[in-house]
Amino acid sequence: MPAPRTVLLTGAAGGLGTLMRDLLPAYGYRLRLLDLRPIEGEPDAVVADLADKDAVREAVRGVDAIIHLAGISLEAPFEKILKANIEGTYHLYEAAREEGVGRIVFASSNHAVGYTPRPRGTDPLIPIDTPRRPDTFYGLSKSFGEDLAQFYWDKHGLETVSVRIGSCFPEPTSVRMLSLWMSPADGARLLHASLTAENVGHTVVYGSSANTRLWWDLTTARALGYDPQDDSEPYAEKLIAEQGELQDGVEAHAYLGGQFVTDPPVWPY
Ligand code: NAI
Ligand code: 15L
Repeated sequence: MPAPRTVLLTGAAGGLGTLMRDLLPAYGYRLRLLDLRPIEGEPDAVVADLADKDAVREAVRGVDAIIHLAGISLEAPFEKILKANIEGTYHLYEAAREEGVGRIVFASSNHAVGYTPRPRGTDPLIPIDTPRRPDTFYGLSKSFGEDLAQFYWDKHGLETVSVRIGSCFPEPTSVRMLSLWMSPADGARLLHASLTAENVGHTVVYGSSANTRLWWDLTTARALGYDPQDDSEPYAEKLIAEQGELQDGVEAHAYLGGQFVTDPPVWPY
């Protein structure tokens, strides 16, 4: 597949979308932006709800690939998750199929496997084929998204890289994030690798930097050509001094999904 040039970025007004709007053009992409919310300084951005099939189809028309970040990014009542994340992602895949778009990079999440116990001591890294164990309705929607991606590959030949993102923020802000952090620069590297690797079919990867305290196996991400350059370790001393080490016997510390297992942050809208 030749390197895609015009890429639809859904969720472009969000935290990750804003970071990627800054970083991805340096890789040569022309971004078409879509979000429910208008984006200041971006008058050409498509302001549309994923629920609006016609608007989604129009937004998809003519692009080479899609980075799909839009949706509810925290826990919410099932009905809201159903509309935004499940039906919305279906509308996007249908539009991509109808318009002949060859590849989607899907923002899955660690919360699709959030009930996986976190590795301790000399435990092996969590493999990419670990059974899915969603920790929330949100995580369940990401699990659905991965299945949808597999189905559209098997049935229609539409390729996807599903990236189970850890925590992509400018800096890690918790001890848990020391293991899951993906620096924005590594995030852009991974998205670029996901857009350009050949013959991905449906590939599932974990999305993080090369953290010293890594919990999961980056082999499938590296196989796409991803070469992470960052490590959360410089933040470790300060975060551990402030918050303490993760404790055995504390439920919110026991699983990959952390606090999402016990007391998930709730979507505010
Ligand atoms: P965010 O909540 O900041 O951004 C999501 C964006 O999607 C918002 O701008 C929102 O307006 C838009 N959106 C929501 N529903 C929509 C709809 N029905 N139609 C159109 N747009 C809609 O989330 P963030 O942090 O930027 O995450 C982006 C994606 O990556 C999300 O899918 C999230 O689940 C996923 N992810 C992010 C992680 C992170 O560390 N930031 C970790 C794991 C997954
Ligand atoms: C996610 O899936 C969320 O979208 C993001 O806001 C973070 O909470 C992240 O997971 C995490 O687990 O840190």
